[in-house]
Amino acid sequence: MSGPLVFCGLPLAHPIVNGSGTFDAIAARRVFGDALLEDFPFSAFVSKTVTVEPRRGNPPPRLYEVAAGLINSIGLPNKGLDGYLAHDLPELARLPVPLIVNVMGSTHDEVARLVEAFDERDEVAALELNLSCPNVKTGLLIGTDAGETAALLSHVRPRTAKPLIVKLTPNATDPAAVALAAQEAGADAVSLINTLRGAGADPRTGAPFLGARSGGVSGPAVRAVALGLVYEVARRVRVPIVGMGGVQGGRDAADLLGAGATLVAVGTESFRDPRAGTRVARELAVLEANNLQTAAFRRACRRAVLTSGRA
Ligand code: RRO
Repeated sequence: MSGPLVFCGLPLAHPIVNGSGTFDAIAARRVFGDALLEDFPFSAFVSKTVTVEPRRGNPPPRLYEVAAGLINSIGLPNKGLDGYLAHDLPELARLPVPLIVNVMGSTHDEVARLVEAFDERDEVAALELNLSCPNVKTGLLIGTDAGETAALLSHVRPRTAKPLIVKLTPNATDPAAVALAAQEAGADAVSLINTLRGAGADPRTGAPFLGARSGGVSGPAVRAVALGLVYEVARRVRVPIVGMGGVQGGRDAADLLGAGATLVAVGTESFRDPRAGTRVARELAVLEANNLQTAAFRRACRRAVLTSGRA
């Protein structure tokens, strides 16, 4: 890499972060102890979505495995704003990397309340606005429409100087238009993709398997969709992009960076391997070092040809 990586003013050790809701840092710390802090898998931590009121989440079953992927219907269970501030924030503030808090509301005022509350907290480096959850009734209404997204951003942008990242859905007719609207209304970055709407059939009955009938598809099954949308969004916006969708290794991360992302998030792969972030970052660094070597070798060859031509 050519110099320190800075994302929305945050210096980061490498370009690999986690996708919101795919890595529970508090539970991981209980399992791995302080070793987790010494070798944290991500260069910034994106927390699970917080809502104003506590939520129990969707009825089980909440997960369904598909070929090369996973369907989740978690339904954003969380302790609510007060519970998060009292219990989760102090724990997450101890992580050795910047904390990005993901928030979601069903009205402009709910999102504004969350943004204002986190604006006051020095532990929070940036906010991610979740406009893209497929698993709650209001989760997608704003994020599928460019005008609605712009209106929400205009309402909340004046309430914080912290970086605002808008998480985009692939379940929209024109996600790039939503990205552009978010940028024009003051978003500092966009992240994509959240999960794709899908369902799984119960093998015994043929009925929808998940408790909420449908869910969000993630994992390698959606990688090409993610890459395609990152290419498309990168052509439309100037703000940095956090690319995600089916990243399993350094090559997948390199592809998203090549498509125009500044950071890459690892999501479903962390369920299989909690240290996937570290591995992907390492594999990416090796690929980048090889590319630099190849470029230097090519330059040296060109110089040799030119010099021999002159002789
Ligand atoms: O909690 C969820 O069900 C969930 C959320 Br908030 C989201 O943004 N994306 C997703 O696939 N699941």
